[in-house]
Amino acid sequence: MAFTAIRTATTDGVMTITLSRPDRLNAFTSAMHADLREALTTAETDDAVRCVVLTGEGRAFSAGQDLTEDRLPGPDGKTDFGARLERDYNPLVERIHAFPKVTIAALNGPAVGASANIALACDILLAARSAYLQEAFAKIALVPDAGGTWSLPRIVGTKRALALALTADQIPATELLQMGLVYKVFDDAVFADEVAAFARRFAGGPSMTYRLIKEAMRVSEGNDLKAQLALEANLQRKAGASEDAREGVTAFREKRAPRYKGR
Ligand code: T3D
Repeated sequence: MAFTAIRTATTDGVMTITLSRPDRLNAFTSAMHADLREALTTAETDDAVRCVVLTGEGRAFSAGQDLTEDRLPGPDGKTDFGARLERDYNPLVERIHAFPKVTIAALNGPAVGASANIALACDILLAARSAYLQEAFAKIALVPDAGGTWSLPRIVGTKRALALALTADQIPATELLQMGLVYKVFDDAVFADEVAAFARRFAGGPSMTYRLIKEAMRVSEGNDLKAQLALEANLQRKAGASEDAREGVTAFREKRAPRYKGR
C-alpha cells in the first residue's frame, strides 16, 4: 500500500499503524485521514490481524490537526470549522470506537488536540514516561472535538474533564495513569518493546470473545442495569458456544496454554 502520511507493519498478528509526519509532530492532514481509512479497512478485513496499535513516528504521538492545512468550505462556500470534523474526524472516531478488534494507542510522545481524543477512542492507552496529553483546543480558542467532550467526562468525571479542557494543560504520563486515562506507563527506552509484548498477547487471544467484550462495554454507555444484564446473558451465550471457549476450558483441565483460533 502506498501511504504518504502513515506507515503500517504487521508482525505476529499485530498491525502497527504509525502516524508518519515527524517534522510536523505527526499533525493530521486530509491525506493522513485517507491513509488511516485504508489501513483500518485492511486491519478489519484481514484475519491475520488480531490487534491494532496506533502510534507516532519521532518524538510525538501527534499534535492534532495540521493548523497550516486549508480549512474546508461549508455549504455557503465560506470557511467551516465543522466540515472537516464531519468529513474526517467524526467517522474516524466512531470507527475506532466500534472497531471489532482490540485497539491500542501507544503514546510515544505528546498527544495533543484531536489526536488526544482519537487515542481515547482506542480500547487501551499505553504511554511512554515522557509523553503528555493536552486538550489544547482552548489555547487556540476552539472547543474539544474528535469525541473529547464525550469520552473525557466518562473516564475522569465532568469536573476533571472541564479542568483539562479549560486549562489546556499538558498532563504528564504519570498523572494520566492516576486519572485512568492510560493503562500503563513504560520508560521511554523500553517503550516500543513493552508495547509490542503487550499487543502480542491479544494476537494470541480469543478474538471473537474480545469483540463481544468490547460490544458489552460500548453498549453499556446507554443501557440501564436490566438491559445490560440481558445483553451479558446473550453475549455469554455466543461466547460460550465458541470453539475458543471449549478450548479455554479444555486447556485449563489439561494444564496447558490454550490455542485460540478466534472462533
Ligand atoms: O480544522 C481545524 O483546525 C479544526 C480542528 C481542530 C482539531 C485540533 O486538533 S485543534 C488542536 C491543534 N493542535 C494544536 O493546537 C497544537 C499545536 N502545537 C503545539 O502547541 C506545539 O507544537 C506542541 C505543544 C504540540 C509541541 O511543542 P514543541 O515545542 O515540542 O514543538 P514545536 O517546536 O512547537 O513543533 C515542532 C514543529 O511541528 C514546528 O514546526 P517548525 O517550527 O519546526 O517548522 C511546529 O510548527 C510543527 N507543528 C506542531 N504542531 C503542529 C505543527 N504544524 C502544524 N500543525 C500542528 N498542529
